[in-house]
Amino acid sequence: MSVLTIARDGAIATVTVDNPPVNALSQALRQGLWDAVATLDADPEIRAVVLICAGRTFIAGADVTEFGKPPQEPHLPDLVDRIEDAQKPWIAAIHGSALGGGFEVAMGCRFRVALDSASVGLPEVTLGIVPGASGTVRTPRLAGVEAAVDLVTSGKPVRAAKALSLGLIDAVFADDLHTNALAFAREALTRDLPPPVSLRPITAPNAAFWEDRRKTVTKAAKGAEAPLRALDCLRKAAEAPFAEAMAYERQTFLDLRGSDQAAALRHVFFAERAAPRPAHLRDVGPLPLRRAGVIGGGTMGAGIAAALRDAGIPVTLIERDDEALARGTATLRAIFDGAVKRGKLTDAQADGRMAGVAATTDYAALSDADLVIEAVFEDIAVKRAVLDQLAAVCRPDAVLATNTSYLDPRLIAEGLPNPGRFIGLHFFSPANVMRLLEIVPVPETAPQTLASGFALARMLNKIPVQSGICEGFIGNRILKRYRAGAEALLRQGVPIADIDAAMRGYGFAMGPFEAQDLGGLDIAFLQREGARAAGRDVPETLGDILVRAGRKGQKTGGGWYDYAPGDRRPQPSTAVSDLLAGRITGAVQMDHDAIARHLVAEMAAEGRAILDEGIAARASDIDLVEIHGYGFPRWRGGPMFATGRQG
Ligand code: 3H9
Repeated sequence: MSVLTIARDGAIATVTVDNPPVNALSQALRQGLWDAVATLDADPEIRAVVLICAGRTFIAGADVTEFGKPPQEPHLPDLVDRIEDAQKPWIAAIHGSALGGGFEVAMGCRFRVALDSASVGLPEVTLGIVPGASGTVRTPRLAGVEAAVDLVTSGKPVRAAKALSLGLIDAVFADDLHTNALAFAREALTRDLPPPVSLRPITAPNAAFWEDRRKTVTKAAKGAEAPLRALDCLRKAAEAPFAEAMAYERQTFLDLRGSDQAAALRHVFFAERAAPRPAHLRDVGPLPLRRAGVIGGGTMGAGIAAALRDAGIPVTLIERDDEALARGTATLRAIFDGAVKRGKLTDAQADGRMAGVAATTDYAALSDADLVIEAVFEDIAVKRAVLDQLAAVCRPDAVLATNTSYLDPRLIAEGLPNPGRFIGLHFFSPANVMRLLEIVPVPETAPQTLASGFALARMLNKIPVQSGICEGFIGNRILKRYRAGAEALLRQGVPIADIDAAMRGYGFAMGPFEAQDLGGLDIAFLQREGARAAGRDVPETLGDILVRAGRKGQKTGGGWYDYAPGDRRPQPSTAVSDLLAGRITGAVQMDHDAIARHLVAEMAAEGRAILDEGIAARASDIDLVEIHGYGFPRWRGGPMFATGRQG
């Protein structure tokens, strides 16, 4: 099947690209567009060309699957030049997303028009590369250097209205893109054409601007290389002639394309796209999820309710008494108020979110819910009692979910009249922000219930990963191994501050000890104590010694570190050295790189055990868990990918 067709309507030709799923610029499409320029240039009847796409989106970019292979002609930068040099003006008509190479093709066109629902952007840095077909050179000529720096170094797309105000596009339509684009083309032919984008002037900012941006981009990049290299390209575009800047961009693109970071980010890109649609559920439709209930208005319950409301799902929030209900509602309100303060929501939107919440102590209000998620205290008896009440009031086909992070969901489901509709949905705190959702079926969970868990993840814009049942599921089980690994190094004499600094250097926002101080050492301690009380053999950890001495983290003024009142900066603690003196048995010296490699290898070793036991289906799922739930640096690709690479 041809990847594009050409139609003629009087003096205007329409080139329709049809290269599913996202009209990516495969070699065949590049060649097709190259040939279309020649065909239409040679057609004396044609005076302008509308470039439009079939399917869900305009051209979404270069074909990422071709990145591992040698580049094939025609190269994209040449194609963009060829469209710009065409004898007839081309008009890009954009719906969906014009991203990366797709937007570069649009910038080769003389005009860009779009539906108001469309967005445009240059997400290349999120793939560890820079735009490779003039994105850094043409964008500042359309939108100015400052806006181009924001767009290219963040990789974040902008909606059509914003793109219009920045000068990236020329017109926005509510509907009828093709008809409106044809009318735009006819009208454009009655006026003088604007110069091609490559010939437009550019105003170079001063050196202070670049120094300032280098600082902000370095901070935001958190170790990723591409945003800084993109900034270099933009500076070159501002200060050097067009051709020189193009050569610089192309070389940077080719350098980065084969880099470890780009390979890692491509791995994550495809892992994220594979995760929401597992092959074993391909033929299973989800249940409708129109109304939801949340039991428990604590931090977790309120966060889950907020996530559901953000997706437009009406929520009934249940608490055990009026006082707890008032606290839960206030927590939820505070989440939306915080979003208003950060400019993410308007006051009216926040009110709308709250208006869709029915708060009550009466379980009967859940009689029409399609899905109920319990997020009550982590105690098996409490959870079982909640599930009994739900079974009594909910429709037989409603999905009943537990948000437990450590309890065995099989025990929670015990005694349910219809365990086929039961499932574990493990959210991460704050549940309205964190993208990971571990989906944990019990043996009885029906395929449709499981498919509904994945459908919910898609509705909430979360990354779903299916986990089998084991202590801590995938994520917390690896976390336990990671912390144990860090304690083992400490016992061998590696200083706490070195271990934390090593992991920060690797790309984590915090090291393992700082993170425990922030979250509190007592949570894991209480779990261990619970297991000990149940007769299990849980060896003493160094963290246990600290908690027993009253050092639970920042909230008690000290954990692994000391903290001055009102100051979150960790200070080395002589009290901790004294407490642990007898347990530090070695004087091992390790540099930061060796520490980080060792601890990532520990995570990956646990990951391999998880795969061997069938708890996770794919190594890439484990990488997603670590990246989206535990702050593993995305540009390292996750522990499984990183250790595969480092050998
Ligand atoms: C670039 O352009 C470099 C240039 O500057 C220079 C070159 C010289 N390639 O996300 P979805 C597949 S870098 C190949 O679920 P949605 C995806 O794997 C590129 N395949 O859809 C999936 O496959 P499957 C810059 C791609 O509707 C299917 O399409 N562009 C590509 O939720 C559906 O994907 C980007 O980074 C691709 N470029 O969202 C854009 N993109 O069905 C990346 C997608 O087999 N793409 N696939 O699982 C996106 O952001 C989203 O796909 C988009 C649609 C918003 C377009």
